[in-house]
Amino acid sequence: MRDFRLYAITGENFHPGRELVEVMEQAIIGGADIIQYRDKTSGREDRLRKAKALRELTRKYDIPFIVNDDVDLALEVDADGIHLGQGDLPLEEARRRVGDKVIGISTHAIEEALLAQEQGADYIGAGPVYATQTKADVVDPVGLDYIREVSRQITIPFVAIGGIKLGNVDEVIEAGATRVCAISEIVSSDDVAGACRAFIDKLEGKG
Ligand code: TZP
Repeated sequence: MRDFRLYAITGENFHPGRELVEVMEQAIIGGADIIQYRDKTSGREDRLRKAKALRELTRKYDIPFIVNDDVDLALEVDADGIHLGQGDLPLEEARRRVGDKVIGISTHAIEEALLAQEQGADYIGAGPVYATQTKADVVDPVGLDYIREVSRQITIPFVAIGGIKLGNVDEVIEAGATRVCAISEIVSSDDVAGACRAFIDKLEGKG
C-alpha cells in the first residue's frame, strides 16, 4: 500500500455544527495523508451518503480512503480499503471479499500483530497507547512498551493510535512510531489543519 504518516479518522461527535467533509478536508490540507470513515451511530442511508462524500473528497486529493468495519459499504463506495477490529470479520474472509484492497487490523498485543502480519494485513493499528474516551469498547491502554515491541518485531507498516495528542506524540515517535493516528485531537480542534500540520512537523522532527 501507499505509505502514510498522519492517519485521520472521522469523529463527528467532536465537531457539532461543523460539516464532516469540511472538517476532513481541513485535515487533508493540514497534511493528513489517509482518511478513515468510522461511524458507529448513523443509519445505513446516512453512512452511504457520508462515505460517498468522503470518497469524492479523498479522490480529489488523491489519498487513500478506508472504511471502518463495513465491507459492504467499502465495496459500494469503492473505498481503497477496510479497517477491522479483533472482533470484526476475520481477516481471511475479508481478503476473499475485498481482493487486493488495503486491509488494516487493530492490534493490542504482539500475538495479534504477528498473526495479522502473517495473514496478510497491509498495516496494523497499535494501541490504544493511552487511555481514550473516543472508543466505547476500547481495551486498557497498552502503553509505549507495545509501540517499542511492534517496531522491533513487525515488518508491515504500523500506526500508533489511542489518546495521542500533540502534547504526548513526541514520546510515541521516540518509542518507534513513524505513523500516528488521532481522532479527537484533530477533529475537535478549532484549527484542524493547524493541528495536522503540528503533527506532521513532529513526525518530521521539526516540531
Ligand atoms: N482504536 C483504538 S483507540 C481508538 C480507536 C478507534 C480511538 C482513538 O481516538 P482518540 O480520540 O485519538 O483517542
